[in-house]
Amino acid sequence: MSAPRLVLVLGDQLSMDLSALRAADPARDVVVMAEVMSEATYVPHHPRKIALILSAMRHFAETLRAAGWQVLYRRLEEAENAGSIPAELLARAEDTGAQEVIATEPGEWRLIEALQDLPLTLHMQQDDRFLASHAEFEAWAEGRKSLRMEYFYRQMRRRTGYLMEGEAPAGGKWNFDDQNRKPATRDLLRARPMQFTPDAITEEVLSLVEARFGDNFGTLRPFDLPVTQEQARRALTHFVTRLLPDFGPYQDAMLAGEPHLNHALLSPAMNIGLLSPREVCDAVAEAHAAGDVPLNSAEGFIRQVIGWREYMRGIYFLEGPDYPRRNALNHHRALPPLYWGAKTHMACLSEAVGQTRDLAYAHHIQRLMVTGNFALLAGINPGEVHEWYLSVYLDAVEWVEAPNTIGMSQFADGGVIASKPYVSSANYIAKMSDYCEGCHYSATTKLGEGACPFNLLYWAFLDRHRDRFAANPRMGQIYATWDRMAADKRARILQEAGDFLTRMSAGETV
Ligand code: FAD
Ligand code: DLZ
Ligand code: SF4
Repeated sequence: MSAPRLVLVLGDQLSMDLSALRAADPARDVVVMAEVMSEATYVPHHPRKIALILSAMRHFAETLRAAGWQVLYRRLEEAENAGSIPAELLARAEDTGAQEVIATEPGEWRLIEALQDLPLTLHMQQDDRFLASHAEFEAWAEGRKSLRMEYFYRQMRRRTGYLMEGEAPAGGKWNFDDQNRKPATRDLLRARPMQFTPDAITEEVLSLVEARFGDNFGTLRPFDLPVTQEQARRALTHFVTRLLPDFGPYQDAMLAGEPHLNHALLSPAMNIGLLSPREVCDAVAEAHAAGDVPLNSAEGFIRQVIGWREYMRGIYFLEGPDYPRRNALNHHRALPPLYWGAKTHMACLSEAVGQTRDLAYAHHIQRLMVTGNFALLAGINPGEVHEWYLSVYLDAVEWVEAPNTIGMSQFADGGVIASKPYVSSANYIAKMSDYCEGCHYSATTKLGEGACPFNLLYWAFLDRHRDRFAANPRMGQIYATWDRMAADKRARILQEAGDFLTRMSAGETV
């Protein structure tokens, strides 16, 4: 009988059709799963995120055993725990006599490199839980001057056939965002994402996380997330029937005390492998075909998954391991404590960060136009911003978090992803949310007493980066507006913006 091979299954690879499992033989090989401190501490993850992953791992190990696999599972609290994924593999190799490891490519460069450094024969499989392979993305990117998502998305629509009528997009347009920019109103009847009661396995994990990571930023309980494939599928059905029909119109809206609105909260389950992007899109396309979901909502949602999600992964692997360290705008200010829950008078930031602390969730526009926009305007070091997003959200894995943060949100990749920086004054937040109504600052005040910091910092940002952005055709109008302002007004805006940043960095509550 030949020695077993070790089949590595990581905490975000919890799919029965994982390529590493397909490449292995349950009669010969053993699965290795390990809860390790190195993965739990390489950034200070939100306790809910750690609990989600450990509970889902423990449930998945049971499913594998029921399917006939031998699983060598290392729990975090075990005395023999070797502390890291490579060290656990080496220890298991020693125990079993294995010389070979079968793995599915991890979603972070640091772990890919660590596996490649192992003194064992590594059979690295592609992660084919995505719709586009590395080869397909590279072929699409080859020779293009700019890698805009929109063109990749059209290729993906044609290739998958989602919402297509022959060669043409359903409804005659690729994109219905002109119908999708509505501010939301309070609706007591609006459904919420499905909640799940923790079982004994999850309760045990919650106690462990409380004991070991209780001091990390974030609230652990009540914990109500899906932790198995079966639960995640119920959450998907609930989303499609109850929330998706109005997903499109309210996609960009923000309301105080309404963290989810019509968003899916499905990214955590998708990113750890409990749901596949294809089954999610199939469910959405079928509901549309049945007449239950309007086209603008179905298209808006499918674009996020087959477009943005796949595109972000493509960029992460195309750009290489140094991508998270890029800092094209040369921003070096330290991330202020308000991101870790310190008091702020800015209602929008207080709401987005408070909700992040309580739920480890914020929807896309909160991440992009509140916390991301503020960090960019304030000139925060993008590496620190990246670590924050990687730590605090349930769905954060570097392949998707880094392109969103470094590229889309902070323009730190110099424009690989975004054609212009996502910056805005208070105007956008006032239009798309009700945050400004209860704020200490005034969204309509541009200067002086009560002026919203976003208004001051917006102009200061544009002025600071004039050399880079003034020639951008999409920004010429904005610079023309700035130049038309009286010189003394411009000087006062810059002065007040500078004062604000100085006070913030000195630790004052701003
Ligand atoms: P919905 O709004 O309901 O969208 C549906 C699905 O579309 C999501 O579940 C997700 O799978 C996909 N999706 C939507 N937008 C994006 C996008 N820009 N990139 C990739 N997939 C997308 N998403 C992550 O999954 N992990 C991250 O770590 C992450 N970090 C982000 C950091 C910043 C600075 C920004 C601006 C965005 C980030 N996003 C990230 C993208 C997006 O905010 C989340 O995917 C979304 O909020 C997840 O919540 P939801 O399931 O309710 O999404
Ligand atoms: C995020 C995470 C955490 C907190 N803990 C573990 C763990 O104990 N064991 C494990 O296999 N994976 C964990 N993960 C997910 C990994 O960090 C993830 O697989 C890598 O970042 C690669 O995507
Ligand atoms: Fe945010 Fe400014 Fe509106 Fe206050 S006034 S909520 S700081 S945008």
